[in-house]
Amino acid sequence: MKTALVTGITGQDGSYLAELLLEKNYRVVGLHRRSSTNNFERIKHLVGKDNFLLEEFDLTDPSGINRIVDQYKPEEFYNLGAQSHVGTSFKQPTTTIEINTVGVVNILESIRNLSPKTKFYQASTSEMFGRNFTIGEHGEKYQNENTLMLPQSPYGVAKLASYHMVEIYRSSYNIFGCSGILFNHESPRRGENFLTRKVTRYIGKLVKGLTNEPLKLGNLDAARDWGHAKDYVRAMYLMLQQDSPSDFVIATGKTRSVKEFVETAFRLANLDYKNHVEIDSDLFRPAEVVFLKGDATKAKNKLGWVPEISFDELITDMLQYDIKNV
Ligand code: NDP
Ligand code: GDR
Repeated sequence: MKTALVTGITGQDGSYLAELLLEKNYRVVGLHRRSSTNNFERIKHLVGKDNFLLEEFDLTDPSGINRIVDQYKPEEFYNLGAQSHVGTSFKQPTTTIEINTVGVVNILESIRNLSPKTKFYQASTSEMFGRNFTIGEHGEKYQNENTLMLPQSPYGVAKLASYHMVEIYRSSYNIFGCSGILFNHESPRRGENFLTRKVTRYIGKLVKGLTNEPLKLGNLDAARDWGHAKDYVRAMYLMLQQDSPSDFVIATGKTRSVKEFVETAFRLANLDYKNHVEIDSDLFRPAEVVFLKGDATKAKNKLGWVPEISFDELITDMLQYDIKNV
């Protein structure tokens, strides 16, 4: 039986990846940081299951990571833990660098010194492209593995530094390290302060008659490439099953504005967003990633990965959950 360590186990992706790995008969060791109140909401159905273990640690604490890597010497290590909110990274830049960059180096050092055969997955991001995109032969705009990265936020900079560190450990020490350059992916388990979930939770409350307040949002003009987290964790797993390590863009290849997301979510609930949404200038970021559209051709060709859940199916899944559970 293979063992996989998964950081960020209490988060959106950690919970879906753990489900996938358990289905594939792995022993999954979920790494979580201590908190004063239980935050196992997303993994409560897994806690106590055979082959699902939990260990306390913190990405900023190298000795704890060393202890766990040395104890388990896992076949695979998925680093999904992060300060993952772009807006927050402007308010907490130092913490963001400590968790999202130094934390990754802590793991890489641990693998190099204590378990060099462990295959490593790093949760990289389309935020690393920042404002940049490639212009194709027919004038189409997109980002792929060859697009120059010019991040626009402390989060993007921290993730880009760790992306380069993975490459350095791969080329210098022969570590099997892969960066998944994942574009936005959402689900009913998405954190409540990200755009999509904020919208679907609000609609849930509206439908249940639980709010008279408007929904306050920031920039509606940015464009994102949105997929479903269940599709995206499958790509993470596939990357570590390859014979040699490489980086992959994971995206749907379709882009929509924030306004289109909002409009569609309200429409699918038979509502008009114009009656409920208010723009709040405090929610604008000091700098914004304006346009994201991923080209995942490499993942399709090498991993056989294509997304299976459509944009409307994603929003419907989130709405159904939030209308039922609000
Ligand atoms: P979440 O915000 O849902 O989860 C983040 C996880 O990181 C949580 O489990 C959190 O723990 C943990 N964490 C935060 N700080 C620390 C720390 N100091 N030590 C240990 N654990 C910590 O993120 P997602 O699941 O959405 O994303 C997973 C990863 O993928 C992240 O690295 C994110 O940056 C990246 N990513 C996400 C994309 C997306 O669209 N979802 C796209 C591209 C990349 P706690 O519960 O205690 O806060
Ligand atoms: P993003 O996701 O920054 O792309 O990062 P988020 O959902 O936070 O923002 C998407 C877009 O919506 C705009 N926006 C708002 N965003 C939030 N959170 N709250 C609002 O009220 C609001 N109003 C408008 C934003 O300005 C932005 O343009 C996500 C995270 O999961 C990262 O960890 C990941 O790396 C990237 O996706 C890919």
